[in-house]
Amino acid sequence: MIPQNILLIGAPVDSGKDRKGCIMGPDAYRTALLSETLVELGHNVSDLGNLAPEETDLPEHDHLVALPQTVGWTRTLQKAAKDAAPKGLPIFLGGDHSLALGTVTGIADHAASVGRPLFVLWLDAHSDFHTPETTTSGNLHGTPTAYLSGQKGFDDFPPVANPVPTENICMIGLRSVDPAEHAALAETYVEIADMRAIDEGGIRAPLAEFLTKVEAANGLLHVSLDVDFLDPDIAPAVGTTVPGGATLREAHLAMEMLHDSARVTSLDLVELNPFMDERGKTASLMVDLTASLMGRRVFDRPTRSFG
Ligand code: 6HN
Ligand code: MN
Ligand code: MN
Ligand code: MN
Repeated sequence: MIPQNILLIGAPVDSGKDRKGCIMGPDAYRTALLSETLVELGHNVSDLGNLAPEETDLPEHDHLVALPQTVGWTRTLQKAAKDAAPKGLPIFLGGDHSLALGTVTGIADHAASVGRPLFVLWLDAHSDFHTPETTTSGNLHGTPTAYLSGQKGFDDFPPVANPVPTENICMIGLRSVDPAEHAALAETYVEIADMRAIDEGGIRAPLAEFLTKVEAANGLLHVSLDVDFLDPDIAPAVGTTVPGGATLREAHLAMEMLHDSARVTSLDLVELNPFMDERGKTASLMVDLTASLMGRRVFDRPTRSFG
């Protein structure tokens, strides 16, 4: 295992939806020993503490929830991501998924500055491909993939200097896509493995195919892991649960494959709502998945076979 310089960046973003609680996410990861776990694996870990959103003079919007605060967070996180990327592997401790409006666009600026293409793996029950114009809930955590890929309708947000081409985006785990998102995605090259695809063929094939593409392009890879990618039985601490999510082993296999690819250069851990957790089990599971992504394994492959 190659030791990495890991930067833990607390992003207690709670403005991306009505339900409160993701503000406690970063401290739940600390309580679940994320830093200690990564150190034990042999990495160098710096916890940079928690960020706060920039002030904006935008007025509140009548449909969009907490627009000024989310725009402020986007500005803060774009800068933080761009600054952190040259120093190591940033892990953004969310916070709700609206934080990816800032993290991914900041990482995209970094990728452009080093002349490498950026790829994005979106592990989620949802596609988060709404724009401020199409969202029916008004919850901006449902919009980051549209923003980061340069879709129109985000006039109150910072302009996206380096949109991620939709063919560089892969979404795995989808099982709740709104009609407007469905129509908009049909006009793109986003690669999608929904839960039915995983039921039929497993999680390995679509992920392996995507990783081959990242490798061939010598790309940087940002992974955005939404708690609701996981089945709510194993990960109840999230406001937007959808039944029928990834199993424990599907999720670990995905993380182990990501580790073996040695391509991951940044990570979001999002949507953990510790207020809804059961004795910390979701926070601990997210730490275990991060450990798998960062090299924890039982044996080096291939194992000796018996008989
Ligand atoms: N997430 N499509 C729904 C909405 O309100 O727009 C759900 C969004 C969920 C957001 O997964 O981060
Ligand atoms: Mn999401
Ligand atoms: Mn989701
Ligand atoms: Mn919606």
